[in-house]
Amino acid sequence: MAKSVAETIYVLNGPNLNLLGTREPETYGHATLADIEKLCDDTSGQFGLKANCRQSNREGELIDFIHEAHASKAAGIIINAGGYSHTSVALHDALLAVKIPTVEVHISNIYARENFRHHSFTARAAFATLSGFGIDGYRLAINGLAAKIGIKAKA
Ligand code: CA2
Repeated sequence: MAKSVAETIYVLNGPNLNLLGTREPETYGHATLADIEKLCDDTSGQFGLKANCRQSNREGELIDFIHEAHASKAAGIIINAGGYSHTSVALHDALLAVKIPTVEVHISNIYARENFRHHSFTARAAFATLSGFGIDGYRLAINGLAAKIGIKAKA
């Protein structure tokens, strides 16, 4: 009998998020990108899912990751597109094109910050957004994504 393969979710982090933990702790906390990726691995594992975590400072590479998620039949996407959330029609279009259930995450509460952060193009292509929970937003997002796609936590 064929061995079952864990379904994969893509966790995509955008520009400057590789700097987490090194500056602006008052806004983004002290956790690093590696901490986020471990949190996502652990949380995905609780649902029998595998997290494929990617970070890029380049818009086109983030779009390539979204296409790759589609090609590899990913079950979902968690995306924090960083500053591109507020500017990128192209990322919005890529997310809409692949039709993969997507949750947008922001570490900070973008609605309590500058006006230019209040609009997100990528949020329009997501079924839910979490903003302001710090890095715990990623854990909550994976829980919400799993519920949306009908996957229960393993005993
Ligand atoms: O709150 C979030 O997660 C953001 O997506 C973070 C973006 C910002 O442009 C969005 O408006 C909200 C910025 C990420 C920059 O990350 C840094 C981390 C440490 C030091 C400097 C920047």
